[in-house]
Amino acid sequence: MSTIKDIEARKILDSRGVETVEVRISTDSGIIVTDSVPSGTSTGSMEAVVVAPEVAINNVNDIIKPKLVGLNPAEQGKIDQIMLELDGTPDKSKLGANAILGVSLAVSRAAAAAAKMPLYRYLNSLFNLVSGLDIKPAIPTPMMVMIEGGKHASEGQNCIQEFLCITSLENGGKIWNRLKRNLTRENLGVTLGLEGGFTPKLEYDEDALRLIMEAINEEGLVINENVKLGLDIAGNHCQMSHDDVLSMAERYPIYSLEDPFAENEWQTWGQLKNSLDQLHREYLLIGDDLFTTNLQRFEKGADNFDANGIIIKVNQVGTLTETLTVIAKAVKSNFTHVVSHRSGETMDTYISDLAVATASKFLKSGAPFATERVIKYNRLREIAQELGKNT
Ligand code: 2PG
Ligand code: MG
Repeated sequence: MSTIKDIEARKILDSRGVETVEVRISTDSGIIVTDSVPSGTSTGSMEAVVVAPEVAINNVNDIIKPKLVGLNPAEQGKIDQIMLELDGTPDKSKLGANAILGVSLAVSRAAAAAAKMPLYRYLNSLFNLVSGLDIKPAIPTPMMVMIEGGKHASEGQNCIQEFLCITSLENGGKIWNRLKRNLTRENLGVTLGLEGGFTPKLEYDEDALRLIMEAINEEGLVINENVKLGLDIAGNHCQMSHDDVLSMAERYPIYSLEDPFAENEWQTWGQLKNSLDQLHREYLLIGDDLFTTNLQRFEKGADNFDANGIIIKVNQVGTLTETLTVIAKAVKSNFTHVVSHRSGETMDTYISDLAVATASKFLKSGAPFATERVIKYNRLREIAQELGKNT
């Protein structure tokens, strides 16, 4: 049995040039692992609270570490519970979700290393244990952003935050590069948003859909055959009515719709779901800020069938155990769960292993371009090779 010997938190820069927390755990058997904490730009109000990095670091080093040294990292549930009790608030505002999450993730990585298992395999057995399910690891399809707007771009650009292509990495790379050539040719600019997607100045948001469809077509790909289209409207920041969203869904072959409305517009969500049912085609209506990976919020939506998909972001909730509990509830409620990055990312590839471990259908990790995004997609390829499958 391995035990935790040391826990040390420090500051690192994230992909936006903003400081975040990295946690390093070592065990008595000589294992050393690190994990870091992502953070969002367009956030939901029910997300667990982030404290200043200096405060989080002191909380890890002075409050959390003394209680965890000597424990077996395989006791994830117990360790997460100790941190929840040390914090004692419903939103993790005392210690900070950024302090707790860094430790929670690194503990599981240390346990995987101690068990001599790849992280995704270890997380898969933990998930089956927590959920009582028997899920096999599976490779998700990348959900890649091509054009960005809203809070991920400069003022005055598209209102919709993300225009996405759901396809293989190879196709995603081709579409992104084709789009770059087309935007250059049309003098629309190739500046990038926070997640590596383009942020052209367009007259209407729908122009972004047209540009992407053109690029798909020019690459000889076919929508709904080898590429699906998705939107993250980020409705907390981009206001659209039920009729506006529905009319877009009627006129374009959009498969996935994330946060079409703000987080408290439950009724409009339900209304849209009924309208989409009438279209008699496959669709995914995904709650991100609506649910914030929070069990109570999700139970409310799942019971009312306000959506059929949920975004999973580890830092929205702050511990691995709570994350796995929400995913388990999603699987049992027949919701599609989509493991997702944040706009402020690091080089940590934890979410790729988490997505495989819980058989997430999709992994949303930004454009097939910026290194902190691509590294997560490439980790999928590495795992796929181990499992003998393609991405
Ligand atoms: C989202 C995310 C990731 P942010 O809204 O889905 O794309 O953005 O991390 O800024 O919340
Ligand atoms: Mg979102």
